[in-house]
Amino acid sequence: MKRALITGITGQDGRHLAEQLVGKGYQVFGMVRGQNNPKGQMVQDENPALELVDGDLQDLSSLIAAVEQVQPDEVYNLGAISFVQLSFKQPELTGDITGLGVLRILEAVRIVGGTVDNPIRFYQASSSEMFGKVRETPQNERTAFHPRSPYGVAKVFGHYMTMNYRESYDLYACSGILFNHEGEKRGLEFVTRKITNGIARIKLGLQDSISLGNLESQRDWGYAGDYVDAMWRMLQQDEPDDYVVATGETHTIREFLDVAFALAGYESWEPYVTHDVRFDRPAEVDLLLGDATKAKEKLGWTPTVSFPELVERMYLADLKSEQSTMRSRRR
Ligand code: GDR
Repeated sequence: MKRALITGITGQDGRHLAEQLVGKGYQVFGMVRGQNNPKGQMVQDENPALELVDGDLQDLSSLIAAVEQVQPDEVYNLGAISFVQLSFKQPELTGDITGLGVLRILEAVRIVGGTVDNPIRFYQASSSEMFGKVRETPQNERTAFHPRSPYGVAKVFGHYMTMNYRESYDLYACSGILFNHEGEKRGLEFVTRKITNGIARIKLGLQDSISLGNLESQRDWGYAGDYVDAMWRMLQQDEPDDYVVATGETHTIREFLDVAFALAGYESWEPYVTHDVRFDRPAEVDLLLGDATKAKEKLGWTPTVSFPELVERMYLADLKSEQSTMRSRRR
């Protein structure tokens, strides 16, 4: 039975990945921070086969202890301060967890190491935010980075550190440069989920409008379940490498609103969307569009959920969950 350790287990990707790995017969360990972390209980209830271990990306000795305890075949580093907007408010914390955290977990993997026949394989969650003010379109593995937020800068550090450990210590270490990926488990602070949840609540009379920031930015949005499959595939190759994971389609926030409101039966979204400067960012990433040719050719990976299907499954899941919350409140 293979053993996997996942940091960021309470986030969208951690939850999807744990579910898929358990389905493949792995013994899966999720790292959680702090005593009585309520989110730890939530993921444990969702996935009873999952085992939780203590550890903190800000604390190297806790990471060494976690890796030593689990003795994993594979480590997936998905833990980070991942909300770009928050990274402008807490740049130092973001640098510490999203950036230096990668170095710490790499150190733990290097020190514990696994066996000669079976060294630990490492996955780093790199991000399309590293491309920032894009140098070319579409973006691929050779496109130069120009991050536009403390989050993006920290991810670039983690990305290069992963390459450096691969080259210096012959570690089987891969980075997946994942473009935006969404779904029913997406946090409510991210724009897609904020919109689908907002529409469901408008539909049920629970709120009047949705306040948003910049509607002009363009994103290459895929389905999170597809993207965690790409992570796993990266760790099953003969040689470690870096891969872009994307759909190859880009849409503005306006287009997302068009599709989502139309699905819910509204002719126009304009009466329901207001602008709030608090959601504008000091520096914006205007356009992301990924070229995942390498992942397709080498990993045999392709996205399976189209843009309209993604919007639909998110909206329907939000509608269902808001309806069931309403029903349980009435009882
Ligand atoms: P992003 O995702 O920053 O691309 O990073 P997010 O959904 O937060 O923003 C996407 C775009 O929407 C614009 N926007 C708003 N965003 C939010 N969150 N809230 C709003 O009200 C709003 N209004 C407009 C943003 O300005 C931006 O242009 C995500 C994260 O998951 C990262 O961790 C990950 O690395 C990248 O995707 C790939």
